[in-house]
Amino acid sequence: MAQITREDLRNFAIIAHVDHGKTTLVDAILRQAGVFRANEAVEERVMDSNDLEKERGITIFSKNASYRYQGVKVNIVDTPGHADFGGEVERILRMVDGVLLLVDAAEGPLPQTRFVLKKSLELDLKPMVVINKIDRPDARPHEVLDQVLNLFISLGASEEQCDFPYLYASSRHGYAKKELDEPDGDLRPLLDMVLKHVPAPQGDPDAGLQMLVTTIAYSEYVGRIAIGRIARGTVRADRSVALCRLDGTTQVARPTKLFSFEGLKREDAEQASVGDIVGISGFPEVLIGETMASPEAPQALPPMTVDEPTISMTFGVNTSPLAGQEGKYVTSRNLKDRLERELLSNLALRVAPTETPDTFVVSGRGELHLGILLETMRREGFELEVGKPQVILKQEGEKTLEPYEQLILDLPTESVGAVMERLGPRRGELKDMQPFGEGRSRLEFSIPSRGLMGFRTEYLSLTRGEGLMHSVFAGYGEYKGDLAGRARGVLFATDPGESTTYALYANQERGTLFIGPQTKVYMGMIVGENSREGDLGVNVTKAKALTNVRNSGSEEAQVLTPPRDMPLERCLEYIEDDELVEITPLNIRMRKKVLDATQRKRMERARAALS
Ligand SMILES: Nc1nc2c(ncn2[C@@H]2O[C@H](COP(=O)(O)OP(=O)(O)OP(=O)(O)O)[C@@H](O)[C@H]2O)c(=O)[nH]1
Ligand SMILES: [Mg+2]
Repeated sequence: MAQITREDLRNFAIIAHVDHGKTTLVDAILRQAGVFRANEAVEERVMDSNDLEKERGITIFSKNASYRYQGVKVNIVDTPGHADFGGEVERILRMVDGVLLLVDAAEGPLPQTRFVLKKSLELDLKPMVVINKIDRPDARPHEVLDQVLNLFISLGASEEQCDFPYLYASSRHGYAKKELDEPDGDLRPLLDMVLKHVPAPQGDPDAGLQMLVTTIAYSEYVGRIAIGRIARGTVRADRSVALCRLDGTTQVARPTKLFSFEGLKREDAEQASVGDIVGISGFPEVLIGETMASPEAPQALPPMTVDEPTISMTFGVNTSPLAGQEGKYVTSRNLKDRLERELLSNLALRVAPTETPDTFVVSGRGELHLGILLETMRREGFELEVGKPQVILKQEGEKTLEPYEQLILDLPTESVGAVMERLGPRRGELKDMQPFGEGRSRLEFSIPSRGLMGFRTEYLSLTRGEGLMHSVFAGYGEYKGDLAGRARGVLFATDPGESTTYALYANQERGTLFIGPQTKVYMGMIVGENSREGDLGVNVTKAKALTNVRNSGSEEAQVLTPPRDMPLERCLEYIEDDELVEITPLNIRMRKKVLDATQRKRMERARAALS
């Protein structure tokens, strides 16, 4: 047996805070490394291939591609930057030998920069740094480079790790350079840095196979494809492989296909060895964290652990009066099967049963993490109803702990007072405050995750849309007791039917409407926000009385204020404990849990009497 070093191969991942330009950089690298034909039309951010990724302009899933440079094959993994998908980054770091940390030259390091750097340092990876977007007029690259160094130091990086190689770059314009005063060229300095600083994979190609399954892809033709990096040994398309399962059993089968990654495509391969990133199909039940091994002496690698979920929500079968009209999958069986399937690849997700078979508690890393799952399910044809997101508390001896976030606000200095005032009752604690560019400030808070819920909407209106806000889970801390709920009540429908302009017009000065005319409503459905405290029933389906028709010519036109747009995540933030969000392929509605107002009152009174 002999260790070899694969000088012909490199594997690295690009990591950063959300929007710092990772996917744009991958585009530029692939283009300049000649992955696309000269005349090939390539869409922007080609790696964001999932529909939801395209719509939202963010990366949700890690993906790999490869290019060739100076005779070396380089596998490159693009990762998501949003904190809710941190679990996705944590596990793919096990697949690479190096990471490239991208930092926006104007924004500087932000919470997720810290998170992904910390995870990389823990795995002993030696990061390369790219100060990106230096073309921005507000770029301050030198200062940001200093801040990055401070971040390394504060995370306890070794001397060697702190001596990181770095470049200044613009991924949008496709260049990188060592010194700012050099002319803008291309990305060759970056491609060279990768070859020089990402260690070539090492291992014994003759030892028994070991490959940790890090990602699962799916193809209509071959089913589940287990993707991972070969730690040792060699895999051949025509030889059996043993799958060491998480439950301790072993399953031996011949792969139906062996894939390697070339550019953006999967290609058939005959064999692959130490350091190669490959896909193996033929194991329909394979799970992330399992090991592909040699059938002669199967040995599992330690499975991956990712941080625990911090937030949970009930997912239930749709019980609204309009249930079953818009979706294909509406039963508890459908829901249970779908959630079980999701667990196979969504590592940071947990699902638990409740007393009723129609409802499950689903836990994840944040509202966006669960929101994306809900959005995916509704597109597949599911109908369901979900409850208000709850943080997951922990018990430590006598003490109750709750999750906290590190919150960074970047906002016009004139809004600082108003914003601080709102964060007080939400139990936000100011940690740091710095002037940040012209007329702006950067504030850092520690705040219970609960206190942050629903804050985004308020914050955007307080800063007239000029505020940026970033948060990341920072750990568990002291439970801060009850927090004030929503300041205003809702307008709920008292009568079922279809909303009319006439009835909406009559009610619109009572608050802010969430629906327009010709919308199906039911009793107890939330149709707007009351301008005062407490809920108010409104009839939004009333038609104009016929006697008025005669004078209609003289009547002024009834012009409705456009309804407030309430997309899914906003609804999740908005609802209170006694309310639900109803999700169907065609509609997102909010409702009271108990639809009948009289019954609701009676239950409230009973509850009050009890306590
Ligand atoms: N000015 C400037 N803008 C850039 C540059 N690179 C990326 N952007 C812009 O920044 C935004 C985010 O770019 P992405 O490449 O999607 O960022 P990302 O890091 O992949 O984002 P996530 O995957 O969601 O974390 C887009 O609007 C890009 O056009 C750059 O070098 N200069
Ligand atoms: Mg991206």
